[in-house]
Amino acid sequence: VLQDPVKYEPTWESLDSRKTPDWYPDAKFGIFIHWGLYSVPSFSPRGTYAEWYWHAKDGTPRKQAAAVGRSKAIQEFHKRVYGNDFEYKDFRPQFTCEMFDPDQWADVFKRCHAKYVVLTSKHHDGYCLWPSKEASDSFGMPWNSVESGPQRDLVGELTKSVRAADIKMGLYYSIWDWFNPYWPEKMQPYGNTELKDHDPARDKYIDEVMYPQFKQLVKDYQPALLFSDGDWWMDDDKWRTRPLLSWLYNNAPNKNEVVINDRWGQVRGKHGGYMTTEYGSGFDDPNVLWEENRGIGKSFGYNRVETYDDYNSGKLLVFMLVDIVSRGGNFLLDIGPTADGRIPVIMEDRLAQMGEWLDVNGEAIFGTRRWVTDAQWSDGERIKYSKQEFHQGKPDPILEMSIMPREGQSVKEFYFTRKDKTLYALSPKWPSGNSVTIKGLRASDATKVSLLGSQKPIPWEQSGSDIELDVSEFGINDLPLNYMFVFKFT
Ligand code: FUL
Repeated sequence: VLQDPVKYEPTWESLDSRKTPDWYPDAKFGIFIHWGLYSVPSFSPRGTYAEWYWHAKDGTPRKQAAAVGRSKAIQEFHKRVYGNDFEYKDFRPQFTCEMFDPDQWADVFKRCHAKYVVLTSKHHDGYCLWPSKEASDSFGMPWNSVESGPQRDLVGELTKSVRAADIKMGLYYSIWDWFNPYWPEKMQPYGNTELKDHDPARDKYIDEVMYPQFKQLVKDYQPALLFSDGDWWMDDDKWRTRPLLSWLYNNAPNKNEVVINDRWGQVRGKHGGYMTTEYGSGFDDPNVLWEENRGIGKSFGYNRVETYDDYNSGKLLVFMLVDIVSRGGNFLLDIGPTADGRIPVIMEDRLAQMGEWLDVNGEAIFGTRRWVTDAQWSDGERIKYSKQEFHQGKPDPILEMSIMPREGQSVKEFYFTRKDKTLYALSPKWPSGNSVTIKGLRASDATKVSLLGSQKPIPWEQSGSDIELDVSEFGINDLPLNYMFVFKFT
C-alpha cells in the first residue's frame, strides 16, 4: 500500500482539499455522549444545557442580563443542595461511575444501529475523562477521571467496547477551558475582553495543555472523529488550530480514517471535514457534508429537571433522522449518562425504538445519498425540500434553544434517499385509500416496487410524470412498525 503522498499545509485551502473519508457520509447516525462532572448536579432550568451548570451559575458579563433566570435558579439550587462553599472541584468524588459498564453501553448503541459514537473527552470545564497529565498539572490538582472521581480511563474503556461492537469511536474535545489557571481570563470571553494576537498566557495554555492533549488523544486512542468545540468567540489564528489540523492529517496513526468537524475558530459552516448545526436544521447545499446534533430532550448533559414531556418520542426521532438523511446530513443524537454511570432508561428506550425501526428500514438510511437529480427516476418536478418543518429558530450556544415542535406537526408526504440505482421513498403516513401517488417520478418498465418489511410486491403504474402505487392488498397486519413507511424502487 502506497503511503498518502499528500502533505497538508496549515491553510484552509490545503486542509479543505482533503476528501472526508466515506465512512462518515455512509454512517448517518451517531450517538453523542456528554458526561463529566456536570453530570453530578445534572441540573439546569428546563430547556437549557445542564453541562453549562457552573458557567451559568457564575454568569458572564455580556450574557448576564439574559442569563439571570437561569443563573438565579442554579445559584439557589446550588446553595440549597451543596452549600455556598461547595466548589466545582468538589463534584469530583461524586462522579463515581460505579454502574458504568462499557460493554452494556456498546450493546445499547449496537441495538439502535448507531454507526459512530462521540464522547466528551473534555468539555468546557477542562475535566478529562482520560488520564491527562496536562490537565492535572495545569490545575495543580487531579483534574481527570483516573486521578480523581471513578479512577477509571473512561475514554479508553468506552473506546475498546465500542470498537469491539464494530462501531466507530470519536471524541469531542473542547478547546475552550473555563478554569484553566494557565489562561486566566478564559471564563469570560464575552463583552469587552480584548483578544490580543499573541497572549503569553493563552499561548502557554495552547502549547502546554491544548496541543499535547489533542495529540495524546490522537496517538493513544486513534479516534475516528474529532469533534472540536468552544471555539466560537476567537478566530482560528488565535486558537492556532490550523497547524494542529495539518499535523493531524499528516501524522495521525489512522490518518486515512480520521474525520473532523468545523469548530476550529469562527470557521463554522465554512471550513473543516463536515459542517455542524446544533438544535438547527442543517444545510441546504447538496455539496456540503453536514451533521445536526442535539439531545433527545433539550440538554446535552443529563438534566434531572427534564421530565417525560421533554423527551422526544421514538417516532419523532425517526422523523428527524429521515428528514436529516434525506437532505444529505448525519444525525448525532446525544445522550447524557448519570454520574453513577448509567444511560437513563428513557434514553435507552428512545434509542431502542429507533433501532426497531432501523431493523426493518435501515437499508433506506445507511450508505445512502441525498437524491438530487437522477435521470433514471426523475425528469420532472419532485417534492422540493424547503427548510424542514420541524427544526425552527436559531440556536444560541449559551441560552436560547429552538424548541422542537412535538408530534402532530405537519410533515412532508415523502422523503427520498438513494443508493446506487435504488430509490427509497419514505412516508410518515400510510395512504388512506387504496393507492398513493408519488409526484414527479418516472420509472422504467423493469422497476419493482416493494414496501420494506413486507414480501408483497406493489403493483404500480406510470401516469404522466407521476407514479401511482396500488396498496389495496395491504391490511393492517402487513404493515411494519408505523413510524415511517418505506417504498423501495429498484
Ligand atoms: C456547544 C456546547 O457549548 C454545548 O455544551 C454542547 O457541547 C454542544 C454540542 O456544543 O457549543
